Amino acid sequence: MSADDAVVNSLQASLKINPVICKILVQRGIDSFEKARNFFRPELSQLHSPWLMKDMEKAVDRVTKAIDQQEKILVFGDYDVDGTTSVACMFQFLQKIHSPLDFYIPHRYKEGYGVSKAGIDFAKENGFTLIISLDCGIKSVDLIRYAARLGIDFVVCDHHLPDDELPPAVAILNPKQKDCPYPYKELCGCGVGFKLITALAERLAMPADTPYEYLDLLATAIAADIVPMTGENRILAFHGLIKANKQPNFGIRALTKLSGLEKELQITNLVFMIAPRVNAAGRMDDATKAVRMFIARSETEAMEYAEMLHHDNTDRKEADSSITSEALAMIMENSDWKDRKSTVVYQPHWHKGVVGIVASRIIEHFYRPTVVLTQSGDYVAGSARSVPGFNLYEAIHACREHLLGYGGHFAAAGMTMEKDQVDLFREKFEAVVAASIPPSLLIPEIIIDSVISFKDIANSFYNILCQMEPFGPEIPALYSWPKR
Ligand SMILES: [Mn+2]
Repeated sequence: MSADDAVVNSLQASLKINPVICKILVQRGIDSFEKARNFFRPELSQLHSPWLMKDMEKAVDRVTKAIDQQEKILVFGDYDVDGTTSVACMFQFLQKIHSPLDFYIPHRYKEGYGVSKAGIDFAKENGFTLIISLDCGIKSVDLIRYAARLGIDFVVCDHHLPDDELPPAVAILNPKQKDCPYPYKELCGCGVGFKLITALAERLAMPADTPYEYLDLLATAIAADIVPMTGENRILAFHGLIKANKQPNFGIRALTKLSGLEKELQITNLVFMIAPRVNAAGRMDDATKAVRMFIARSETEAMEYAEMLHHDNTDRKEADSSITSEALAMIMENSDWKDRKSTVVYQPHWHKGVVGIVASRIIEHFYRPTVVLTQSGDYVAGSARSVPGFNLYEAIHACREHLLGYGGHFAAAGMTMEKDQVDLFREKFEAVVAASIPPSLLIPEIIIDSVISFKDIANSFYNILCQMEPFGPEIPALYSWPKR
């Protein structure tokens, strides 16, 4: 990584700290005294007003109308960390002021990702007239139209990139909409929900610190959803970590106890403790219990659910490590497979919930684009993972003659095919990857920020590096450093 020497020198002149640290800061875009102050001392007072977000007024009007008229509100979110934490925050907040209230998490395998027809039908059968969708909804044009026909309104809180056609919701909160003036675009789903909570608390004249009760869950969502650790995300994650250590949500406290983490939580511990367990619930069983854990009203109640999550995670780990060893053995046994540019492995009995994780594990051993397949009903389904820099989606697309369906993006994808296509797909995928991947991408890369000498790391060097927490995308480094 490079950094302009003049900028580094001037930053060093104003901060009067170690030049190597100044260089690391400048590499991350922190190139002035002002930016450095905001970076090291993020203040909640610097958060943007929620009212800057397009449709916030409409969203708050609709939710407060539902509260006034005692309408039944359904809080709907996804089965991942961002989804379950958003639902937990919104549900707990509304519970303070409104009781005809429930939440809904779609089942990963029965309903899939995002707003589901089953969820809308559940709302209809149970007399809900307003659904607040969190971390999903922006692409659910047909389903939200279907709900409207049934007399169910939607307020969408999402952060995924909108398509040209928007769903017919009463209000759409999503800073990534082209005409949304909200200044920070990188919020996660839980962050968008937090903005709605902030605006509602303001409208309802609740104490100004009410939304801060949810900062620890929000910090978890920010880190787990891999959004940039910049701007508002950094402020929210910074203060969320303080809350997670001082006065955590009962669910977080229960998981901390079960995981035996006694030291101060850093953002990475928080995520590595919570994310696999919440995701395991969705993969192995049902993520509803993750929400139940986060909204528990006592530590004892939270512990019941934490133990279930812990158990799912133990199952997940066992599945994950046994399937990984089987897959690695298969590669080693096929002398022709070892030296390929790609990996495609298939076993009908592998657990569908972990094939993506297994693909990532295999890449740790055979560093190249990898597909792991298992049987799903009458078909074969699987997940693919790439190595940085290689467009996996394009490669899968090029093999579409062998596929029934596929989807995904640059780094990860999923696909289904007929059983008799597995071998053909393996050969085609290898041919496509071998023809298009530059050899340099097949070698893992380590980014070196700066070469330092022993005298550089004297005094407060390490302490200042630690103060750069929380780390994350765009504020990389130190993931592998020993924790205090
Ligand atoms: Mn999300």
